[in-house]
Amino acid sequence: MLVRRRCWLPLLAFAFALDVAAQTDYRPSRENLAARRWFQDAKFGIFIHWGIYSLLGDGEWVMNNRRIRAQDYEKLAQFFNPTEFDPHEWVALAKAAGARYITITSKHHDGFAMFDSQVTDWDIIDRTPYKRDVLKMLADECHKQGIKLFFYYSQLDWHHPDYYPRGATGHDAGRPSQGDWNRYLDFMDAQLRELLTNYGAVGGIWFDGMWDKPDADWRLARTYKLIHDLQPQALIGSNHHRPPFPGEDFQMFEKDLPGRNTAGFNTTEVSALPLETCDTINNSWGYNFTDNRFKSTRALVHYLVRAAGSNANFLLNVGPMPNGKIQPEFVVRLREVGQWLKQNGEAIYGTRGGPIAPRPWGVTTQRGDTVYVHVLDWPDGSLILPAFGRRINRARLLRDGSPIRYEERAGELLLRLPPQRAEEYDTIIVLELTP
Ligand code: JFZ
Repeated sequence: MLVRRRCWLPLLAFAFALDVAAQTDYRPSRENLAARRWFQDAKFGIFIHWGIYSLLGDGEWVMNNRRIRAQDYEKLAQFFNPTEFDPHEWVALAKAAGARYITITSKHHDGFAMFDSQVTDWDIIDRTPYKRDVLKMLADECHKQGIKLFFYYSQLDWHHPDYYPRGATGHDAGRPSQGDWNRYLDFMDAQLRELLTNYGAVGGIWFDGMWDKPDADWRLARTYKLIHDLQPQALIGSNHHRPPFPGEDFQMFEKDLPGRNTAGFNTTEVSALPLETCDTINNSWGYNFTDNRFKSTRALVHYLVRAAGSNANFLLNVGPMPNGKIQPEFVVRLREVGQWLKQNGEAIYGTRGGPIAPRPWGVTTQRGDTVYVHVLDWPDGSLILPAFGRRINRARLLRDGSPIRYEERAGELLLRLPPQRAEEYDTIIVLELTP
């Protein structure tokens, strides 16, 4: 008993502290609930990591990894001149990939604002020769082409002097050993107010960096309220690797499907909120010019399908080059994913995780009285599924509508599969259920 109390009391106190810090009295508005449904239907987004770090071609953590002092890092800004940046091309590419939204870094851990901020001059307008607000350009284009825009915002800041006391990272920036934490949070709220005021309707805010100072008071209640007051439909999510805090509208996972933790930092607790998982095409978020380990289109489609079967969205990352172009290896893969979605999107968009939990061979998705069985990896001619309590009216191949033979038995459903085609990523069987 004593042992138990020793274990649980601190945990409880911790949970309570987090609870108090978040937006406990939050009741999502009607617009927010509708946006959540839209989000779940959308299924696929493009993540964009772009900043002055892109110039060094060594990922977005380069300042910390190479122990670059803030005053040296600042010199980078004068070279950021992405003359080849064409927002129309980016948004058209995202659409060609079949994505329904874009999530872009407004400020990463280096603290540099990729937008016109009035509360700092550490931003793209004041420090770069380009002098244009790329977020504004992108937002206008997204609205024009009918795609939603989310902003990634790093709460962790390696540049701001008031990010103090320091957390786990950013110790080599050469900042004075003093600072006013609340002033930093005021600054952050002021920037968020800008992002939610000057860029039209925002899909949501994708927070990251709380993990740097897990025990700090992040004033989440205040920040989340600010966002929801300014734009009630904006969805808040945070990459804190914990179950969602009150005030958050979706739960995210980094480089893992919901409930899994192969990356080593994800929670396996899956909430009832809309879900999203993000991953990279190679192994870098920000542009990395030596990282050539690209995932195949097949692997990317499989991840998208497994995410959908886990009731989650897939946010697939690109790290554009410093000149504003997206590297050809990414473009090719995105277009191929898009071609696949054009033919098979019916089994992805607007679906939820299906009646049979994810399996090693594949997953199921469902929309109304239609279940899609996604066979990703099953070499044999028959596949036995556990019965899920519904009668089947008709089974057909999504590819060409040809009938699929099946047997409904006690406790199981047997599907006779067509021979697997090597070039096919996903053999999709459509089960039309008896209403
Ligand atoms: C975070 C960022 O640090 C990264 O740069 C990128 O933006 C990604 C989407 O999100 O990635 C993390 C954050 C924390 C850990 C690992 C990766 N962690 O605590 O191990």
